[in-house]
Amino acid sequence: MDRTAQLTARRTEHQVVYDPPPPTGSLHVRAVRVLEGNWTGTSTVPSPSLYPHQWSWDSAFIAIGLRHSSPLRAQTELETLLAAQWTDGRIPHIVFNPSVPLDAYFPSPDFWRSSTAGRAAGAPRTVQTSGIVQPPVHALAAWLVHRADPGLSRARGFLTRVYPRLAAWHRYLLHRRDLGGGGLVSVVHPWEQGMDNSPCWDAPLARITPAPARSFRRADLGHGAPEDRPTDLDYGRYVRLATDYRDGAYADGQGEFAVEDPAFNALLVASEHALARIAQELGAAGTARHARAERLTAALVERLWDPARGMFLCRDVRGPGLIPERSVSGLIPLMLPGLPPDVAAALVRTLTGPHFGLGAATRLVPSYDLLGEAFDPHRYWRGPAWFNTGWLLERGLRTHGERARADALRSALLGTADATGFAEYVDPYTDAACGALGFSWTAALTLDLLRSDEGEDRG
Ligand code: 9WN
Repeated sequence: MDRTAQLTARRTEHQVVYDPPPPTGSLHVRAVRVLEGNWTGTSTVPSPSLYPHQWSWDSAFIAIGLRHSSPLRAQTELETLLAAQWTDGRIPHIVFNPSVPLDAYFPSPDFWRSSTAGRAAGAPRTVQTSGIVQPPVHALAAWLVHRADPGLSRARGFLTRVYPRLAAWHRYLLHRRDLGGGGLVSVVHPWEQGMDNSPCWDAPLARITPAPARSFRRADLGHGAPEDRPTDLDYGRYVRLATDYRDGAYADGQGEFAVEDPAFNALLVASEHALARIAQELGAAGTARHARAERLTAALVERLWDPARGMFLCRDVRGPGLIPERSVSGLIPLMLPGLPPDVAAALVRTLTGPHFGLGAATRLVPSYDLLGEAFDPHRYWRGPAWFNTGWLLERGLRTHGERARADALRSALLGTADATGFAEYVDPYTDAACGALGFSWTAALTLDLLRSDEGEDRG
């Protein structure tokens, strides 16, 4: 052992490790405290260390929880995000905080160059954003936020202000992103779907030439364990796709990656129904929107349903068609009340069967097939269980009359959020914490699930 190694070893031997003080206060109070700690004054960061800016679908989930502790902050969260909307209607997946150093997160604003490369697509001039999007949970969130305090919402003109922006967002998705021509929306980057590293992307990504590793510097490895994060090869491909999109001025329809995803489209359906209710609240008829949501549901079943697997699959629009991988994304349409009853029943069987094991091998829902070749209980979106997908499926089970299963999932989500200090995600077999702690959507959805115990209508 050389001198340096000896010194290091001795330091480790004598190190005194103090246990952190036990968390105090009720689960509700601790969840509120996490959200307060992650609040910047105008929005909430997902995690101050790993994700120090505003993320699109995170903010929607955060607003859904925040409405119980601060309806005003919940409204502000969504308003801040919507203020960064591009004039073509897209809501960017990241809104950058200018006071955070550039090297705190990659890809940073100088990579996306939204105000220059995004000018033709109408990127805002005053705020820097990414150029891709994330799942459309926002109209659903806006409706739930309104319902939490309709008096405040009306007094502030919340829905009147957000409605045109949400309508433009849905228009963008439906008109510019129907790349498969069958009425569904395609994502053009794995980050858009929110489950970045899912095995569903492996085949379509394999066609992409990765950007050289030396051409970029990852910031995530400074915070997360490399064996839990996407590989460098995957990152090279993420960077290549984003670079090409940017260099094409963020125009849609050109890229090599286009996938129709079940969760993304199901969330659009749920949000379109929510937008119909918002329109009604503002005095217009919501009928056309409800009808569109029903058409989208039919397209989802027609294009992505796999009766043999009893779940929805992703469709590779630039490749051979349905991607034969079972991801939690393919179960999330269960949240839709308009699903054909036999499809809903099959989804419940798949969720509780050997591939996802809910109620048997697992208490929370794994992000990927427990029996799949690519399954890994710790690697990002290749097996671990997340709280937002669990929350969506808890709603789905309840929507389709599976009350006992919904109750069991709810108490497992609450118990695990509590025991792990609001972890970002967990090992699906042991429920052990992975990723960041004090994660915002985990805390926010905890607040929402706690309220359902009080018999509150969360619809
Ligand atoms: C890329 C912020 C986001 C979530 C995604 C999650 C992760 C980013 C990353 O973090 O994605 O957007 O750097 O891996 O996969 O769902 O919105 O919490």
